[in-house]
Formats: sequence, structure tokens, C-alpha cells
Amino acid sequence: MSQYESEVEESVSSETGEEVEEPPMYKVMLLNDDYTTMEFVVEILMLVFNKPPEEAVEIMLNVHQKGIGICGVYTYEVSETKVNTVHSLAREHGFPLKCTMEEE
Ligand code: TYC
Repeated sequence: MSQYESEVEESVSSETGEEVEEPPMYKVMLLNDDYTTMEFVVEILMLVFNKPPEEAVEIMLNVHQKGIGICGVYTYEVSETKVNTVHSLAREHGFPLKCTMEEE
């Protein structure tokens, strides 16, 4: 079988959904605390979670009022990296901000 034919066969089997499984997805959540500034949380949401400014403020206020809130849903590796990035940046700036992940 030529290289071309083998590529076509692979793409057909992917399209039928028989050989491709969706990866599990994980919610990344921010937790409220009394010490992290609102400005820092908004910065985190824009920088780490790619939220536009208005949405970042909305999510931050939701976490501030309810105690916890979802920042995004990603694969395991991406979620883990975002949690670690949030904790590193928070520590660097002396804030106790906590972030967790949970399978959807
Ligand atoms: N509660 C904080 C304050 O009043 C703000 C805050 C919001 C902190 C969201 C953490 O995940 C958080 N300064």
C-alpha cells in the first residue's frame, strides 16, 4: 500500500469515530480568599485563561461572591499546567490564591 493510501485509510477510520476517543476534560476552578487582590485575580484570568477583560471581572466577582468558580475546561495536561502557573504567579506575588482541577 502506498503512503497516500495508508493516510486516507487512517483518516476514514477516524471519521467513523471507531478508533478515536475524546480525552477526559477537567474544569479548572479558582477559590476565593480574603487576601488576594481583585486586580491580581483579573490579571490571572486574562493572562492564564485568555479571558477578555469584562469576562475576567465577571468570573472574579462570581468567585468572590460564591467562594468558587470555573475558569475553563481543558485536557488533563493543560489544566495541570494552568493550576501550576496560577500557584507560581500567586506565590511570586505573595498571594495565597488557590486553584484546583476536577474531572467534568
Ligand atoms: N476576595 C478577594 C478580595 O476581596 C478577591 C478574590 C476574588 C480573591 C477571587 C480570590 O479567587 C479569588 N480581595
